Amino acid sequence: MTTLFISDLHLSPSTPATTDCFVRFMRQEAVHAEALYVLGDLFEFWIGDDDRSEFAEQIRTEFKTLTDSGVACFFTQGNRDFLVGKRFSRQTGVTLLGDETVIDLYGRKALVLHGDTLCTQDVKYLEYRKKVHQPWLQWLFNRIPMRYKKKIVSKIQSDIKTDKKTKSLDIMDVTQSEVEIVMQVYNVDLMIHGHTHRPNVHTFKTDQTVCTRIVLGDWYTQGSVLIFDKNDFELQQRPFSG
Ligand code: LP5
Ligand code: MN
Repeated sequence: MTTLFISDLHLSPSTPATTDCFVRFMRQEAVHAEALYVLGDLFEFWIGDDDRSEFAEQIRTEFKTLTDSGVACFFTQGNRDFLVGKRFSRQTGVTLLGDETVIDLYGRKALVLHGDTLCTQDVKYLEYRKKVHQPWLQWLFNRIPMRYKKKIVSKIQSDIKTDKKTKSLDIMDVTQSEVEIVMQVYNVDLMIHGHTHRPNVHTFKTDQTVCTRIVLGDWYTQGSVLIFDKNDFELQQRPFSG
């Protein structure tokens, strides 16, 4: 049996090739797995669980079909879908995880997270994150009619568009010292995350322990999947052309 990890699909009605690849992945591959972990940024932006668009419905249905078939499915919020909530979970059968979760991977402890919180040099982003994660603000936002929420989000998106372009690539990568601290706090030697769109397997030593940090890839030009079984793991790509 296998456990699959994906993140950073950025699903949106305007990128149908990604959606097609995702649908194929769910129906032909994930369905044969033991578990699927989605580590954030599944959506380009999730405006709230009250999204009744055909697109939102299509994605919910894919997850519901998967969990109904017996595949355990877990979701960690990303910086673009931090408003995925309990209703989404109820409707799809997907279990929502906290920001940082230790899981048992065939006898090995692994810390799974989106990865944005590891980028401690990106101070402006972390300040913004703190604001939009305030429970009272989310409570309020979730009660605003959909058409106004859309306006607010596009206004903020256009306001901050140039901000990211001014940041160095270094600032937007994880801070190694933070990675080591977090892994020590959770007492793990394996970490899996997305967010940076820099798929790779990093190994490093802390004290006498060899640690592994696996970074998942985005789905901009191909699918990207981490496959784990009891013996090994592999980061693989899936072509869009299917
Ligand atoms: O995802 P990616 O890689 O493109 O960029 C991220 C960070 N950007 C974001 C922004 C979101 O994608 C879009 C935000 C829409 C806003 C919706 C808010 C709705 C309100 C909900 C209230 C409950 O996550 C980017 C990182 C990058 O990752 C690192 O790889 O750098 O961060 C930014 O660009 C953020 C800016 O640096 C700071 C922006 C300050 C904006 C202040 C707005 C305050 C809003 C207050 C709430 C109403
Ligand atoms: Mn992200």
